[in-house]
Amino acid sequence: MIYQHLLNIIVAKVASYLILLDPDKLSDEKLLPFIKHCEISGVDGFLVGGSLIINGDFKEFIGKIKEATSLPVIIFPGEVNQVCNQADAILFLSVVSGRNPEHLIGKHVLAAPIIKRSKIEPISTGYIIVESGSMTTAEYISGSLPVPRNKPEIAAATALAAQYLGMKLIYLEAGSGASQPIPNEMVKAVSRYCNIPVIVGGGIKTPGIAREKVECGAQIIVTGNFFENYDNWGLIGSFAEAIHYKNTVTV
Ligand code: 1GP
Repeated sequence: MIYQHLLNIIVAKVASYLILLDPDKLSDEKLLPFIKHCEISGVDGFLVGGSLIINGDFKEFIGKIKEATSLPVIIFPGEVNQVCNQADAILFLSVVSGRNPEHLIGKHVLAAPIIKRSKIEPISTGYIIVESGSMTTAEYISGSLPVPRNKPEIAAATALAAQYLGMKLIYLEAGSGASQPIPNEMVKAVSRYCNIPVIVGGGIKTPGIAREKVECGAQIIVTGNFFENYDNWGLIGSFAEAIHYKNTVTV
């Protein structure tokens, strides 16, 4: 089970490192070398998806990734049509920071039977969108207000409510390409207040920032945008090292 696998990595290394692959941004020529690079650099798995996919063929993209790697491939869905039976798991995201019923439960009713048929593992995740400088695609598409970045207590209460509703992960999202990542105070408040793993993503552009988020209690770090630039590929290993705080045990 992928959820248990992630928990095992967290026990072994303090935090897990996932890279987000976006079908719109990774050409066929770059996809396989990038995946190999991630594997040798110590990445723990891939998220695939996004709030808005314009050109890529999502299912074909997942198929290519699965052929290329034995690392977990987890759908990070922006829409019901991103459910695909070739992936290993899907983050069953509810935008708990918003009050838009479609993104709290509506899409889920449509997706649940498809997920059941596809037999992939749903991982119930409370998705908390946080203000990060300017409006992000996630904010716009979900039609919801983000949590103000100077209100860690709102994020913490929201995360705890998600935990009490039975969710297994919290995703603190600044938005892909965000100009500012999730504030440290907020990561601390959320991870102290609830006891399910906290994913932090959006706008993380240096290994130092990734490490700070882990020191504040994040247990899964996601980066996407930064490695869309080929010149940055050499830094994947430094990110993995910064995130794998206690890299002593092989999972
Ligand atoms: C977006 O959290 C992810 O959903 C990753 O964000 O692309 O800014 O790294 P970046």
